[in-house]
Amino acid sequence: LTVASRDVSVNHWRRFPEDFLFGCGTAAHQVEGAWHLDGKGENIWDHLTHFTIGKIKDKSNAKIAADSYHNYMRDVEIMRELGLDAYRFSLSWARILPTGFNNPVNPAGIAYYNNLIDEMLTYNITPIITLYHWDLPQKLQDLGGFVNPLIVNWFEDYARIAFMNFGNRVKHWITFNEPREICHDGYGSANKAPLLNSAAFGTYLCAKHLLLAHANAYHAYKNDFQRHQGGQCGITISVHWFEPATNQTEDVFAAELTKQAEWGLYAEPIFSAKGGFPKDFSKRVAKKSKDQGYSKSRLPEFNKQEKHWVRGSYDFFGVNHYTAWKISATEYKYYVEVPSIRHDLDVGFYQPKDWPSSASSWLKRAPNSLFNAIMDLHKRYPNVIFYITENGWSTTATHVLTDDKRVAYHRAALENVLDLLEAGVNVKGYMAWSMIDSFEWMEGYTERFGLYHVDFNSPARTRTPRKSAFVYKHIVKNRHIDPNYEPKTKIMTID
Ligand code: GBH
Repeated sequence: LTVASRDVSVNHWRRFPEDFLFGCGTAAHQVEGAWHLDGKGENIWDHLTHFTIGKIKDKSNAKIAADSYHNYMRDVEIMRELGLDAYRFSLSWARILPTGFNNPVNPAGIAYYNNLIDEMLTYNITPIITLYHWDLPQKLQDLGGFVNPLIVNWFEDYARIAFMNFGNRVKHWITFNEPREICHDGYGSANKAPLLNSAAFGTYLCAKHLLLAHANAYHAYKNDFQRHQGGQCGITISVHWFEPATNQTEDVFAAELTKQAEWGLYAEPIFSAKGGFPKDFSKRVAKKSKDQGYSKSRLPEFNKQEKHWVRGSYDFFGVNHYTAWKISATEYKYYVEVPSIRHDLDVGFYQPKDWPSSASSWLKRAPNSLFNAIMDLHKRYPNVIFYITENGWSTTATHVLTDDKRVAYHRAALENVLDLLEAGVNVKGYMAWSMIDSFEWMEGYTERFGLYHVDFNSPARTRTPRKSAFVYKHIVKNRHIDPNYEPKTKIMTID
């Protein structure tokens, strides 16, 4: 690993390697708009925002969003302004396959992504594609979505269409963005579409099927595409840092259980040497299920073949990291539904008052959380390659371009990346979330994550760089973090 040891010849700056991929991310449903144009089918977020009243904070939807469907040339121009090495975006399943099934294929959907990819490649920007960032075709949800075991085949069919059409130019594939959010927020609660809210079973059924769907796509890529296309395929999991509230044994165990329930449920079957769901937490669910009178654990086990199929199904680990929580075995507990994953886990959690707060209730700047989270993963899963596929900070919708808290957040996180590199952890990229403001799911447009502000009131959806855009550009260009750098201009140029 050729990295960030202190290089005296360059002013003592700790440097990011030349081949480190600096980028930004977005997701299809959050930015594209054009929800019903050129043959796109309806997805579960279209459905939720158009038909369910009172769920989205500002009553908004993503019918137009940042209108990236029409503004993709401007988006690529922004990538060039920032000097990005890479751009992570997701494909809209229903834009490519309007019914979710692999027939019919929508040529306009394929054309849109071809245009975007080709425009990026003209300027040497590496595309990183997420196949699924939360926008399931509604037709598949009508059949149960991720709680129907057939999702495994539907997803593989879709993945094959993507590999076949774009794989000659795209070398970085992420199957799923954040299984925990898909399964827990979508199926185990009513935090996100499709609002299934099956607390007892939703998260667990979805988890098993999603992991098998991931493995099917991964093996399809391995067996039928990787040899001639030469890319890599992984998955992105959201990994908060969970720290014991005290160093007492019960709190230490509570934090470990939390890790297993929150991200271990998805990471352990893929990345651990043994495979299968995490041990302590599986036992916990089995015991509670039994006590509750169920004949089987509510967490369905993998059979031997399935376990083997999922284990090792990765070329890299994509980490979305934002914040941290303190975990207690006894304190800070609040009401939870019974049975539910929260009740299975049965821990309390909180964020200390002195952690700087963002516009999102859950997002605080916790000291060294990125370092701690990825170091923990590295110890559990040695030799794994990591990409930080999301990391970012929210401000409110007021049009303020001087986003000093976002600047502080990204600088602190990137210092942590340098620490990880120095410690020998194989981190190969960092994608700031997000390149531009976007539709923030249940929060609508009330929270803004963009390095660029988007004016959602202007028909053109005008994009304007915030201070953080200039600072990020400076880091990407110089491959080091200058804590004192102050942008001298508000005019962004392409260098
Ligand atoms: C990311 O998830 C998403 O991948 C991305 O699409 C999104 O834009 C970004 O977050 C910012 O919102 O409100 O208490 O119910 C990060 C993981 C999942 C953490 C949802 C916060 C909501 C907590 N997030 N979760 S709460």
